[in-house]
This record gives sequence, structure tokens and C-alpha cells, in this order.
Amino acid sequence: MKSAITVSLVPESRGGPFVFWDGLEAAFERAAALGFDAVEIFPSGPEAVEGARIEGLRRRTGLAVAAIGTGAGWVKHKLHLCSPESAVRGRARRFVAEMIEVAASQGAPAILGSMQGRVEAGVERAQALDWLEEALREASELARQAGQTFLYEPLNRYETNLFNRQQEAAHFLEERGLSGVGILADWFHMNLEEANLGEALEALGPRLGHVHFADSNRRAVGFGHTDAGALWRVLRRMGYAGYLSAEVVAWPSSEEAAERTMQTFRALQAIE
Ligand code: LER
Ligand code: MN
Repeated sequence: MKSAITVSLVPESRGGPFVFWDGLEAAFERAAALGFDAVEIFPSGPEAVEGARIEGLRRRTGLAVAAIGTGAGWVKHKLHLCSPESAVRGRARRFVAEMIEVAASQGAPAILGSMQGRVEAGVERAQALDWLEEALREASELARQAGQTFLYEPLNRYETNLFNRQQEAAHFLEERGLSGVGILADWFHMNLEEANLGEALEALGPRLGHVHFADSNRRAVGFGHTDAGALWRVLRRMGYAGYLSAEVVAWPSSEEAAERTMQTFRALQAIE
């Protein structure tokens, strides 16, 4: 398993679950110094992750880009894929498509988190799920053409009413034949929604594409009460070889959250 740490480039997401806030360069450098394998980026839009600058940082530090979040489409522009307004859904789909392309150019998958939206008042659930299916099909096809998977993240009940539990999302993807979509299991959301985190992870099998590595309180793993050792054993048994990416609040500071994450990661790696 590989380690990653998040950086937000979106001032409007201040206070959100991201470790680094002071730009790409500082994030890559601190992550490299602490021994992380990769950085996960939450950018304001496709232009923020284009081209030579990130390639230069990747080369200089030897780090990869683990994944790129699309949530700024919601945070900044209030776009989402299940909006009752077709023009908003269209803009949301274009935003996601552009993010998939820039992510793929950095060798990374894009994530559908907040941009999935919700079943809005006055919309039938079946209709919203059809919109979600259509958007996931388009996104995963684009990602496939670019040699990537596309990641779908079930969120807790306070953030969406689409799918809150891992198995509900996995069944939906299965039933709709969305084989190019991987699931992003965020341990913070899981802690709120799952009866048993280990069983929920294990049931995902090869669908599991990425992990948001967060403790029960959304602080760095080691600062809450999630049994990380038990989950690590489950992931190892599953043969999971992807990222554990720290999407956590910068508590008590960015530096201490990053250090604690790496300390925990090393301790997990040492488990027999
Ligand atoms: C939001 O709560 C979250 O977990 C992000 O990864 C999705 O944008
Ligand atoms: Mn997450």
C-alpha cells in the first residue's frame, strides 16, 4: 500500500479536510521530506493542475499524484450531476470531464465526491439515479480512454442522500454495468455509516480503488478511535495495493497532521 497526503488549492474550502494549504510546491516538498509516496490535489479547476509545473514537481521530488478531486465544481460554482436543471448538469459534466483529462495527464484518477450532488426536492430518486448513471458512464469512458479509472466516493448522510454506504454504491455500479468505476472508501464517512468498517471494505473486493485515510473524528489516523490496524489487515488480505490518502483536517497543524499520518502509516507497515 502507498501513502498520500492532501493539498487544497481552494480558499473557499478553508477548514475542510485537507492537510496542506500553502500551494503545490510547499506540499510536494513537505510530503517528500516526510516520506510520502504521493500528493492528492484538490484544485479550483482544471487550469490549476495543468502541465509543466506539476510535472516539474513530480520529477524533482519523485512523488506521484495520487488522485485529483473535482469538488471545487460544487464548492465554487454550485454545480452537481443530479441538479434538476439540465444546464447545470451539463456544466457539471463538462467540469468533471476536464478534470479527468488533466488528472490523467498527471497519471492520476479523478474523484467524484461532492459533485455527485443529491436527490433534490421535487426530483424522483429513480430520475436522479439515472442522471448519476449517465454521468458515471460518460466519466468512466473518458477515464478509460485516458488509461485511468474513475473514482466514486460514497459520502455520509449530511453530504448526500444518493449512497451513504459502500455496499449500496457497489450494488448500484454492478447493477448498472459501470465496470470502469472504482470506489473510494473514506474511513471518516464509513465511521458514520457502516456497522463494521472491515467487513464493508472487504465486501468491495476489487472495486476498491482508493482510500481516504482519516480517523473517526476526521483527524489524522492515530488521533481518533478507528482501529487502523484491523483495517490495514483487511486491506492486506484483499491484496489492496492502492493509496491510503490522508484527507483529514490540519489539526493541530498541517505539519503535525502530516507527521502523525506518516507515523501511523509506518506503524501499520510494521504489522506482522
Ligand atoms: C467530502 O466529505 C469528501 O470526503 C471528499 O473526498 C469529497 O469531495
Ligand atoms: Mn473523502
